[in-house]
Amino acid sequence: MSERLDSSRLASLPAAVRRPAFDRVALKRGIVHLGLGAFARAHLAAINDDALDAGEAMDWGITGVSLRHADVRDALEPQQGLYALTLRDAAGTRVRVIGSVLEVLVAPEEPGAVLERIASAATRIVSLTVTEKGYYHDPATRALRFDHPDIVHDLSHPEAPRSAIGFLVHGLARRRADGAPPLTLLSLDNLPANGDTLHGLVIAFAERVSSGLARWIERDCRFPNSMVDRIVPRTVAADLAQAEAALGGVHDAGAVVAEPFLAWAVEDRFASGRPDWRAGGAQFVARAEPFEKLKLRLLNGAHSAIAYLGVQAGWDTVDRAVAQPALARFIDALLRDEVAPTVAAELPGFDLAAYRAQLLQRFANPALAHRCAQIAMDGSQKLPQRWLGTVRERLAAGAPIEHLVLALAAWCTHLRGHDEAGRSYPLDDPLAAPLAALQAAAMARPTAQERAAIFVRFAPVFGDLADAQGLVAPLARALDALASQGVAATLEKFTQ
Ligand code: CS2
Repeated sequence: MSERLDSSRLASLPAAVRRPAFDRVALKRGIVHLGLGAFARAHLAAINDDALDAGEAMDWGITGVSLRHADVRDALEPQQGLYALTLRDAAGTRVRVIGSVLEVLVAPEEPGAVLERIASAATRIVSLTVTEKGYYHDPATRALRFDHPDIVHDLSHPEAPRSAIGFLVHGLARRRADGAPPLTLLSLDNLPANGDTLHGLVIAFAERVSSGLARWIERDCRFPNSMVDRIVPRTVAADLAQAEAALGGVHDAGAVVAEPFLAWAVEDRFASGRPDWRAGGAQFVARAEPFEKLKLRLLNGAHSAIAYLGVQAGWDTVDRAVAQPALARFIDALLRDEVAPTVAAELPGFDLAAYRAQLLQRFANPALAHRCAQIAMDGSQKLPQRWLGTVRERLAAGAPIEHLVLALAAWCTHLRGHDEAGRSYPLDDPLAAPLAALQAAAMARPTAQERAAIFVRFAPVFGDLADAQGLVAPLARALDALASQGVAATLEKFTQ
């Protein structure tokens, strides 16, 4: 049995491993982070470590909260919150131990402790990476789903909520009752105007609790928008083995792997201060929305297109998919001709061509093994902001959408639950049941035109696009092409 990473092992780790330069014993809690998955450990916590290393005050330690599972807590607790972050690309590997995380709570096991941390006067920021579906909103309209069983439960269980929104609002109610200082609620999820979206959902829920609470939140809390970017695949067994080797045989059950690239554009609107995260590469901006839109539409939009085409064709990782010349050309054309023109006006002087080239390089990173199936998850929650805003604007301008629509056809095809070789996979989406019914209803129709018309009438995803002129016909052609020729041949034709 190998030794386990913890504070007592830090000094004897191999010299190449960077470790916290700040005094962890002096570090106090100041941030509560909901959803301490691999992304937050490779992004927020790493940036926070850089700030602490650069001399930031010692009251910005992180309490991590897992809203569902105990695995992160079980991994990090015996390690006193320490874990290794490995940055990998073709040029090599860098390993560092992150020290910002002081504790991890598992919300279903101790909801009272989570509420207490949110309410605590020492907490000045509550940040979130709970993924798109963790916001319990209707993806097309962004309205809170008051019909969702967790939200129904949370309205009547202030002492033991389940959802992030429930924890936030009931925690804020305690904060208000205690007279604790104002709080910043900081969404780090891939949603458009993520801070404003969170604000809208928190207020909608708070209104049902008490209008006084809603007004207090409006007045005293801040919800900065932010654009976060770093590709962080799910950790697999091989990553843990590599981390153990890099740590000189010390086992780390909480290791995470990411690309070297990192970006964070965050609006400088904090209610009770914030660390100087610039030391870790953050950029404080007046408006994050143009950066979010750029990143959601180009990076995440391309990611989802690669994912659905890749899963169908059997290209299992992003780097293998973009190693297919026709797919690489297709993605390049999608971004250049259909997506980038919709964000250019809001980013005057920004070098979009360089950004696109860098994206393709990041996707080609051979050291990440980022699985297409992972990105293909939760499509119903992702498509509106990744593709459909672009589609809507292009249709209104009478501009071509052929590439976007092929990606959309790949998603519709994905819903059948098997790839081109007949290998089946579970449909991993909070709307899996209605989507499977949608797919069955569409496939029962004899023509591609009718199938396309059925898909676009799925309101939670398409919203008002159901009535858009000019979407059904190209979608029908793309569905037909994928069904009759498959992904590889369709892409070849597209990019001849
Ligand atoms: C990905 C993102 O899984 C997905 O849907 O598109 O997690 C992506 O890797 C990050 O947003 C990159 O910053």
